[in-house]
Amino acid sequence: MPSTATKIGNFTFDNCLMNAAGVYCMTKDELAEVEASAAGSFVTKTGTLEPRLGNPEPRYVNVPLGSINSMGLPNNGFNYYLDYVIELQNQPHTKNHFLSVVGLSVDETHKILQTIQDSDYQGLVELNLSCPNVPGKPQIAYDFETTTEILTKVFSYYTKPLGVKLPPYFDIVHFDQAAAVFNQFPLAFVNCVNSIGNGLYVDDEAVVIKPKNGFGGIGGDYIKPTALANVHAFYQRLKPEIKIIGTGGVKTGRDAFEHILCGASMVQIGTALQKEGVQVFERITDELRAIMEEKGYSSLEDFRGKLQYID
Ligand code: RRO
Repeated sequence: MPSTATKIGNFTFDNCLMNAAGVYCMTKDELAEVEASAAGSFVTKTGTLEPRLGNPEPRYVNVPLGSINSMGLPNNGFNYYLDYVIELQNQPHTKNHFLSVVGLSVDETHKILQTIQDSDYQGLVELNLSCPNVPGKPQIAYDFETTTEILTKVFSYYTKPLGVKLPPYFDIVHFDQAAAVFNQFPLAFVNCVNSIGNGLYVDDEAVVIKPKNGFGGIGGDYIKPTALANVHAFYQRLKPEIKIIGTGGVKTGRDAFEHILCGASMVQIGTALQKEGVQVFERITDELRAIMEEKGYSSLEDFRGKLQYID
């Protein structure tokens, strides 16, 4: 049977599929369900310095081609998630995990990362540089100067494996500039992409979510071509030590196959997981394996990044 095992840095995973941050990862119960599923790992809801209630509801709506959300970073505080991944790390037969964090200010981000640096946690951290939904707070990674400043300071004290969650970029010059920034740092991975920020879904004559008069992050089918473009653009530009996590529009084995073909080492599922529940991991793994079998591929290395161009 073909293997969907993968690696990020020194961390191995039996399966390349996992949840995307924000979906099915707010509580320990949800995380435990992902842990017990066919997923190869989980990432926690992005944790801030203090717990947050987030934006008023309705704030997440499934629509025919995907989803729109303006959750506003509701979470139990990063310590809640840090305690849980440390607890799991100390158990036998546990999977490797990703702890997602960001501060509401640069100072808070450093406080959080200093705490993780000083903790017993030895696993992966995903720094979320791309939340589109906190009123008054821009998506950090659209500002290359601030991003460079943050990462320069982070890597002056942070020595554990760290990656960044990126917003989608839409211009070749921005791919070049962003990759030039990330190549300066010992990142373990970049995750492409967060939701496409600030879309607007209209039903009859009205918006469908309450915060920000209906503007929210778009996920699902709408974003797969943008996600694949970002995965492949960074695969072409980043130094090979920086692995790519592909996120966006994955609801079938074929979608996961395309992310890996474009260069992804791990593939995250958001909207489809929200719609289908943790069973989605087994279904998509089976579908991905069937495609690999038909093509004669026994491992992800047989086709990762090997997207074919037209001469
Ligand atoms: O909580 C959210 O509103 C949210 C976050 Br932090 C994020 O990174 N991406 C998203 O679509 N929603």
